[in-house]
Amino acid sequence: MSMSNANFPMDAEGRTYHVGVKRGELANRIITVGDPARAIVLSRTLDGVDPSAPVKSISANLFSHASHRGFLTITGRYKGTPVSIVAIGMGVSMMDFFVRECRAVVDGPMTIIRLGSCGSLSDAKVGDICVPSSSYLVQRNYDYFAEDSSASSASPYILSKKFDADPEVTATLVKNMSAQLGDNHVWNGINATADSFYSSQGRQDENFVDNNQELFTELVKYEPGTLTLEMETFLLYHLARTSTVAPLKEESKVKAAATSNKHSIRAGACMMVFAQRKSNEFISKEDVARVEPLAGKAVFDSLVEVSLGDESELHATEGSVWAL
Ligand code: R1P
Repeated sequence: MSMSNANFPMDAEGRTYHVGVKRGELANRIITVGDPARAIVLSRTLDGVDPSAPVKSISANLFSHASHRGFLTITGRYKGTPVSIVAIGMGVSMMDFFVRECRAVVDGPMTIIRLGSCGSLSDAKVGDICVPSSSYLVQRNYDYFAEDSSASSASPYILSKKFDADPEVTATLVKNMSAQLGDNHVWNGINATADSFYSSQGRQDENFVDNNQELFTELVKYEPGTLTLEMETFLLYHLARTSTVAPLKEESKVKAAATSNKHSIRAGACMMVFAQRKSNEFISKEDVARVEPLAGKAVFDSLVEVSLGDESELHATEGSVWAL
């Protein structure tokens, strides 16, 4: 694989270095998940998929691309509208690769919604859905653990400021999730994204010094509305907030738009509660199989419902994988 441009590597076909997508393979509306198996389950909701087809395979009428770095992209249409599903793996680094590389190959504004799993620090039960209006980041303070412990008076974990989801995307997700799962199974509040699954989420591991026994108490004191812990949403909201104007097709428009303060990405997220951290319960396989497709449908409905403005500014159908 030969790449050009060390600043933003792409191959001769125009495929990005890690996600491996090129122009015309990604729609302006994207659902992102961690697990590739979840992406395949969700793809069964797209137009033209035969419900009797094998559950674990991607329908032949959909575009799909698996990258050498483990990203899986599936593109088709939902109720006639082009949509993509991208499985990214785990953690904020993977979210960064995904958002930046996808943004680079799509014309016009985008809506990106994460459908993930999470741990609940609140009364949300396993199988419930949490839709965070905002998220902050929990980072292990590496200096705190250094031999030269001059930083030992500092906290072992650093908590960032909150970044917000798009309010309309959030409200639409809450409404559509409630329609699928019932009001009493849908929660709206604050999410904490951790930079690890173990220490920064307060899991106890006697093989390492983590100083995280008080972490849950600190999180709830810092933000009393903290409902959930997971590993990606903060970066999605952060990148949406720092995204610049929608890349436009004409150079002159790009220059004019560069002076405005609009963001090109509208972001939202929803997570299925897999782990109840207060009661120490974990979701069953049967509950995942029940909730995942319903939550997926609510996300697709939301992607299609939230306006991206003038549809003629979106990525052209001609030459795309969703051209009919
Ligand atoms: C950890 O098991 C993973 O599950 C959660 C966390 O954020 C982390 O990525 O989300 P996903 O189910 O979307 O991967």
